[in-house]
Amino acid sequence: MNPLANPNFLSALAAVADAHADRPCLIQPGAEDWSYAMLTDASQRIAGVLAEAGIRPGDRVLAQVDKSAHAVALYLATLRLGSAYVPINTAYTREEVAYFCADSEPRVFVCREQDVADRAPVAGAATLLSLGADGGGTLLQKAAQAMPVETIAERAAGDLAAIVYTSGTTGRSKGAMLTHDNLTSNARVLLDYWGWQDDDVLLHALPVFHVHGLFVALHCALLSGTPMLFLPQFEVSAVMEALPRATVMMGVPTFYTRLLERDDFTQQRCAGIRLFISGSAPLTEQTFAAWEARTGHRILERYGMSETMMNTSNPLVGERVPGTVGYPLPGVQLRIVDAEGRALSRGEVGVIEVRGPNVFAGYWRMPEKTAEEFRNDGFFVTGDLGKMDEDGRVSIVGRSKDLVISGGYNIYPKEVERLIDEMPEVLESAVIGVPHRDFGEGVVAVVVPVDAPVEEPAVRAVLEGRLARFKHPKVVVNVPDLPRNAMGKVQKKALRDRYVGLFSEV
Ligand code: MLC
Ligand code: AMP
Repeated sequence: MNPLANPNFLSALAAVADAHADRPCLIQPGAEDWSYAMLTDASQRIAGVLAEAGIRPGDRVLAQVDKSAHAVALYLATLRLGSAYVPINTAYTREEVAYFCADSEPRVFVCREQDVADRAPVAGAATLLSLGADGGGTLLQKAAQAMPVETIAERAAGDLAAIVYTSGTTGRSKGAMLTHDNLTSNARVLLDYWGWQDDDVLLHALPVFHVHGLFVALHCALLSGTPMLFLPQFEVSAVMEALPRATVMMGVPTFYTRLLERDDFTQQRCAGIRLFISGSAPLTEQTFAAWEARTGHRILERYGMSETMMNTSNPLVGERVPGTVGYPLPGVQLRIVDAEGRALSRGEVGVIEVRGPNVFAGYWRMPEKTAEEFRNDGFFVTGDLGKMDEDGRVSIVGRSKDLVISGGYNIYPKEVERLIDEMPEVLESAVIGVPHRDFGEGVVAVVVPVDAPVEEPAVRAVLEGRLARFKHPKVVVNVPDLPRNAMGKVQKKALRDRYVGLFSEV
């Protein structure tokens, strides 16, 4: 059978891996490099373990694991069996994980080795396996004995390939259902749009539990059979060291600002780079300009989200304009509408809506929420505010959703406010994001105390173990009352304006 006849995205990846079997795939400074053949072999063995655990097409595999070559193999093994990969942030606490387990009902849950005892009570009916960053854990013990699975499950283009959780405005996370066609179409478009070359080497320092690191970055390399410099996380010295061997780097804006802070970060260090790509959060015009001044490179900014993967991109050839996210990618339709869904003219600010093969199939087990966020003609309402200029170039100017993006991670204020409001010494709270030099936006809790001021350690203590630490407020401010509009709604914009300079000293 022609492997490409199977719409399972892994068919396309496997064909490339076979054609590049002896090529390096995951170059891991300080650890063993993996060839494409090694990745295939590891993923076939892990698929054997998952199959023994009873995984069938459509079943979910929940993964809360450190970044490693085996974590990539686990993702590919899940696709091989036609099951859906459900990656979650390693920072999530047991309480948060309990929700993802209950909601996604995985047949297998793979957690970090050190988390087994803590996660067991929330694993439900799932088989709990573990994976250590250094290769330890029950998954690989079993894989050493398992019968490798060489076949790739037949899937339809519209079948589920992954569920990516994205926080909801009500505080309840929604699982965005991504199909094989979503993954395939977006990866193919990006390879072409960014001119991926056979001698490219991607510097991969992003986490592999969000679409940026897991899909955008990984797929570009895997679908072209090119190597990645695969770093366990963004650590500025390690990135500096790897840069001279790379040709492409993808990152959130914090990667770029942290590199700029290093005096020894020079143009020579990126002499081999052909493309720097930024996304997941706004890249400021200052960072764009400082980067160009230091390196001679104009960063290519693109715009995406978990529900749609990549929507727009600045061009590879042609003007990359700071403060804009470029043009809709081929096949992606994008329009700017008013609150009633009426199309706006060029230059007018409204909500961004998108339609195309990249747009997800809906929210997992939330048909009402899905219906609310899709128009009748199939356009998805992103919740981002933007405008399109005369030649079709898109700029993002804000968000209609109450969301903070800090270092590329999303934080929904409601989730934090709900826990702070439970404190007996708090009357009410409002959580906002204000400009932060390192993270783009920093989380601030504005609190109305019942009596004595509420101190930051008390707030942290309440959130500890319940909410991932990156969501914790970096600062707690006490106020006698919250500004409200005539309808009684808290005016977050007024608060953001009031505290705009709070982190200017940070
Ligand atoms: C870590 N911390 C953060 C944070 N990351 N706080 C706020 N925002 C963040 N993003 C906190 C930790 O809780 C901890 O606090 C302290 O900082 C140190 O933790 P760390 O793990 O050592 O942090 P660091 O390594 O410095 O991480 C920063 C970072 C990382 C920017 C490298 O956050 C990162 O890799 N971000 C990338 C996110 C990403 O991939 N987003 C893509 C989403 S997909 P404490 O209190 O414990 O000391 C998407 C779609 C699209 O948006 O378009 O791509
Ligand atoms: P997530 O839900 O984690 O996938 O985050 C997606 C959100 O990140 C989008 O809805 C945007 O608000 C934001 N985003 C992604 N890329 C950009 C960008 N280049 N500029 C501004 N915001 C961005």
